[in-house]
Amino acid sequence: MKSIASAIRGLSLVFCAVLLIAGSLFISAAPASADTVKVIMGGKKGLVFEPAVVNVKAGDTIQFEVGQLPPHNVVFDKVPGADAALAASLSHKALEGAKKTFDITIPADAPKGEYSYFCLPHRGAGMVGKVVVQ
Ligand SMILES: [Cu+2]
Repeated sequence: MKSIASAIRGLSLVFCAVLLIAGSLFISAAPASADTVKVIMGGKKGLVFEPAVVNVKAGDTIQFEVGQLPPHNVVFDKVPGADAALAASLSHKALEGAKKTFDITIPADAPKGEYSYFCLPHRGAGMVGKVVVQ
């Protein structure tokens, strides 16, 4: 009887170990959580996006905040594959005034590469930015 009890104990230990290993595999296979990065439109340096280049991954969100010298907006012009529909869907063409914020989320299925954009009223002044999806 004693050997049966110890065998059951041994089996339950093995069972727990298998559960633990399977559980840890599931955790490591889960996708990385989405992040939010912030870009100031019209920062301390004037008519620029700060930072001008942000590195993100698909699914991440970029929060744009109006700083100095409004109004500002974000119009994507060059995206991977010259996908005009994707560029249009990412753009925030409405002009935003002081202290306003808006979010642009890179779709989870967006291709990797460089997405360049500009602020329509201040493009000529050099207010351009880039999102690099890694
Ligand atoms: Cu602007």
